[in-house]
Amino acid sequence: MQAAGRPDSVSIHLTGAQSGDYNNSKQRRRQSCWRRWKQLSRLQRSLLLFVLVLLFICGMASYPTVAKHLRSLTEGEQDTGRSVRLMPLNPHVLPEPVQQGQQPLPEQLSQRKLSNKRGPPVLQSRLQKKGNISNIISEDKTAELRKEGERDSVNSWRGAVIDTDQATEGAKDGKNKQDLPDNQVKHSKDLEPSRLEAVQEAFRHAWKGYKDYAWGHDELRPISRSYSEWFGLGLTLIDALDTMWILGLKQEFEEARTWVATELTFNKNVDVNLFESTIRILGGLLSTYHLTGDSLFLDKAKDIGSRLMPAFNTQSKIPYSDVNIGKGTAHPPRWTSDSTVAEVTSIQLEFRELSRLTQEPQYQAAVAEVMNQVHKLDGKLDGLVPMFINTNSGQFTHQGIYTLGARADSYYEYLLKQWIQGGKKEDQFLEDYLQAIEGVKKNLLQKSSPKGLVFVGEVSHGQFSPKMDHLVCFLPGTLALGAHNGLPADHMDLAKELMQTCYQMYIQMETGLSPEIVHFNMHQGSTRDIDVKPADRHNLLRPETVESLFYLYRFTKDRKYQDWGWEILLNFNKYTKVSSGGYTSINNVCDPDYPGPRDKMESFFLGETLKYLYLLFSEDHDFISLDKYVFNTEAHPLPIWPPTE
Ligand code: DMJ
Repeated sequence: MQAAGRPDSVSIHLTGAQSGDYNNSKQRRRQSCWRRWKQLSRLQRSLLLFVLVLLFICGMASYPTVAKHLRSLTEGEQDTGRSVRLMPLNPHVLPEPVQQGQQPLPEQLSQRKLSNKRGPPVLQSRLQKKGNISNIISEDKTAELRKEGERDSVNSWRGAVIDTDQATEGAKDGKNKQDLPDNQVKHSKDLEPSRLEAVQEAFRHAWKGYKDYAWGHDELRPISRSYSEWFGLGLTLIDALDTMWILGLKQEFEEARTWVATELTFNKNVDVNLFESTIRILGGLLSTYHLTGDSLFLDKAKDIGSRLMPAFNTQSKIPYSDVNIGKGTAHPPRWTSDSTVAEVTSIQLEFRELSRLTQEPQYQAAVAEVMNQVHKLDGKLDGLVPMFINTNSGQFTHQGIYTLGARADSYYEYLLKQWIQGGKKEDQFLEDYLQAIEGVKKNLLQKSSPKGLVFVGEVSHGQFSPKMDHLVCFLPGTLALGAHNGLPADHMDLAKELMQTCYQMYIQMETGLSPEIVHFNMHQGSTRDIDVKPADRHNLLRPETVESLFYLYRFTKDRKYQDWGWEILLNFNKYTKVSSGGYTSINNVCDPDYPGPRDKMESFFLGETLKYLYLLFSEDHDFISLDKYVFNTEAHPLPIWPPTE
């Protein structure tokens, strides 16, 4: 019965609640709450109030408009740091949606950039928390603007944008151009500064740093906003002269010319490295003379050329590595009487040209003697040379290591280029070059696993090593240049394969920038093709890959090479650009979170890297035509000699 009676009583109770009982119970509850509140100690009450306030703030912050306001307040505070930020320290995790055809805001672009980071999500969120190295290295928002719609346009030389997509895209998917929202059309047309302009902008940024903190000195140290001296000859300024002329940066060029005219003197008691000062200073002055016709640069070239000549006063005629250009004395490095093979065989283009211009044969004679001797030497492996040569005996030393990387690289480059410079008449250069390329194929070429990337390794005392320097990435360009000049077509095939490998050396890294040295995996079952040792993770802003991209694009017209170069430029902007001016080499291409600035902008970044990028994006292939000019190993174009000479 109890069970039967319960429903009744409930029913009665509920009826009561619907009238006044419910209100009474509410009132009772309020009273009991108040009683309980009064019973709490002061500390307990304060704690409870604090929790309630906290909950209220969290609730408000999750409401988008308020959140936006709060974030802008915090970012505003962080943005006031010493002229060194462009990215908020606590960037938003997600970008706000952009309406179709609406221009993204700069803050949205920086958010997208973060979410585009390579690497697993955990790395990305770590990066977002730490804000990357934004206190030191700036973000390039305009570059990002370009990236947003880069496929919408084709760039002609010196910056004119030819709009391609608008006419064709609509037709492709059956839509008429008018079907697109009006603002979308504007987006791709108006927001796209060209890739050429992006290179000019990068140059100007690098130059600003050099001008502000290192003017007239050898190299900019962009982080410490100072400079370093190597020879004390304004190395970056001279290396960059012809780049400024090529990029059309008239004002910058004029300022630099004034410095050369009024400040540059080679009458200095300094030791300089023969190779480095030949390719950067002599080469830079000669090419600037050719491009501008300004005799100032020829006079300076003659001055430095003649001051370098004492280097050849050796027992063997193989030059010493160092010369004192003020005293007229030369010597090998303190610890050895050896010179580096690449160094003594990669000064020929410049000294030969100096003889042609001055009609003084001693320059050409001195460098030709070196080539003749190296041609005859024993100790080569199928045309491949060792890395050292003795200035007393004239023989190769430390034999047994064969590489196309450091200390041997430009020997091969200059064999081909001397042949081209001289009008393809000096057969010995061609024979040595062809033999060496066969030697590369036979001894150094292998494929990686799992992707089968073709790479150039090294041989050390009969053992193959799958090590490849970034320096070797000059080779695709040189092979392509040879094929363009009538050498076997399979050189071009190999050039394309190696170009792909060099590109992979960039995109497989977390920063999208290549390390100095990689090791390829060759055993089956490898999960990745490329390994990088901790000591090899740095990037010095080197040019070799973009140099080769330039040659490959000129000869194949395949736009993918331009796109690869564009990616590389964007990554230089992302990880190496310093907001107060300049670019810095970095310590670790595998850590986008902290690439570790090395505080140095090498002169070849302006002399070579940016120049080759500019020429890569240029559609005017008659400008610095590869049938009229040959680039020295520091990217200074020198004329191919006319047939009569
Ligand atoms: C430059 O000085 C020259 O390109 C040289 O041939 C190799 N090293 C640097 C650039 O990496």
